[in-house]
Amino acid sequence: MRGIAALCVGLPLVVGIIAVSSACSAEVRDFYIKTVHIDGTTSTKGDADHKAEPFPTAPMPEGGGLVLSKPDEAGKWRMRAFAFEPAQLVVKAGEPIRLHFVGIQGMSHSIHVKGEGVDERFTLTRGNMHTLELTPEKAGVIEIECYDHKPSMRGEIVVLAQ
Ligand SMILES: [Cu+2]
Repeated sequence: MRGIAALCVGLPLVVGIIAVSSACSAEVRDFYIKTVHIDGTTSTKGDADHKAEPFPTAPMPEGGGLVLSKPDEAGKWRMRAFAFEPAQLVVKAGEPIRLHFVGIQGMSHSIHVKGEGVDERFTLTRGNMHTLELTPEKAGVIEIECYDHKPSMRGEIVVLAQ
């Protein structure tokens, strides 16, 4: 991105206004991708506001992303799904972007960002931020996956043709 910024500064002197407006329209877009989990809680016994709900018998897929917690002594049980928020971004090829992964929920996430021009793995812990800068050059899909919370914690960057 620093290269692009330097190019934009230098171009007016070299190639004139028309070329500059094209090259310099590629401002970096910032995105904040948060680690979250969505919880649903209920009880096998119910209460004044909720009917009793039996604990499900069908298992969730393995991988750590979809977690059913068994009823406690009071009958309370929980369903949890880990996810990225947002889970989908749409950008144009040639557009520089900056992805800020922010650890909000979940202690730690083993994240892999892979696609055209990017293949980066990192661990993100709660309260920290990890930033990637990239400029996808071709139309396609860049995948974002957390290996600790499969299959639900995944996202994608859809890169449209210019
Ligand atoms: Cu995760």
